[in-house]
Amino acid sequence: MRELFPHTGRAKIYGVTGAPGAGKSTLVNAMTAQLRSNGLRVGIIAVDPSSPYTGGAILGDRIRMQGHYADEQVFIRSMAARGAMGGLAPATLDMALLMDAAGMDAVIVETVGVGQDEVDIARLADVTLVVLTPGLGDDVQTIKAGILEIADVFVINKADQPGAEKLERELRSSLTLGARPDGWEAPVVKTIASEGKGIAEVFEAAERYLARGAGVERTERHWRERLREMYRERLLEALPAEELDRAAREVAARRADPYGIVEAWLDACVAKKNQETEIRK
Ligand SMILES: Nc1nc2c(ncn2[C@@H]2O[C@H](COP(=O)(O)OP(=O)(O)OP(=O)(O)O)[C@@H](O)[C@H]2O)c(=O)[nH]1
Ligand SMILES: [Mg+2]
Repeated sequence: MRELFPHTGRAKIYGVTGAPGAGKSTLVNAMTAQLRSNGLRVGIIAVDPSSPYTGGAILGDRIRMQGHYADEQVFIRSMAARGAMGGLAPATLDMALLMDAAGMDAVIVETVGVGQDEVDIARLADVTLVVLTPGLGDDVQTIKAGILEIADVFVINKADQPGAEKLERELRSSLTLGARPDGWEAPVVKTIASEGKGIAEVFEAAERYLARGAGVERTERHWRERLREMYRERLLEALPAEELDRAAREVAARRADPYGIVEAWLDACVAKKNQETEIRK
């Protein structure tokens, strides 16, 4: 990853999130078709919300995206959300960086919006699309506040079904009530993903957000978080499990204080690094 990193930073990362069955994969498929018609290379990461053991949802996504399976300029990767080491975000981010380094112009990450995952994805994406549908109990009152905050663009998919206008009206009026801290009022776009309708408008809305240049601040915020995570991970990795057990026993028995132990661990880390540097010299 270290060697690849200098080759990243070119791809646009789109996050697509929403309730199960909202039509996310269908939308991603239609977006991919549009990007391909502009000659762009596309990476797709489908984060599977179901158990990694069944593979059911992975297969489902593969079938829906099969229109692009034979296309060499489209690379599709499914990832299991559960069981991912250190949470979903690090693994997904590394995969997105890998695709970026491999020369993908766009990377689209699909996640089901049911928890922490979509917030993580919103952090790594340059622009986050939240997919809603009419008639699935998706009225504005029931939409989680968190989802409203992460959406840079709202996509009302299945606009061919009754209730799309009503949902749009409700959504727009709730958006004007509570503006986001950054002042962005997310555009609302209607699509019929299964017929490829409204896709150009989705890209237009995404571009409008990207053109606003909020990206730098957001990217910095993202890396601040990520660096913190990476640093914590590395420090913990350097700590043998037996040492942690031993220290816990000592503290529990009041034979040592936890503050001194953490201090000693940090000192040991620094000493080890210095030693490594000496050896390399
Ligand atoms: N009527 C209608 N059906 C659609 C539309 N878009 C997608 N669908 C259908 O909705 C169903 C679910 O679509 P998917 O794309 O698999 O939805 P998803 O959000 O990716 O689903 P999960 O990944 O399982 O959460 C499929 O049967 C699609 O054919 C649309 O615009 N109109
Ligand atoms: Mg899907």
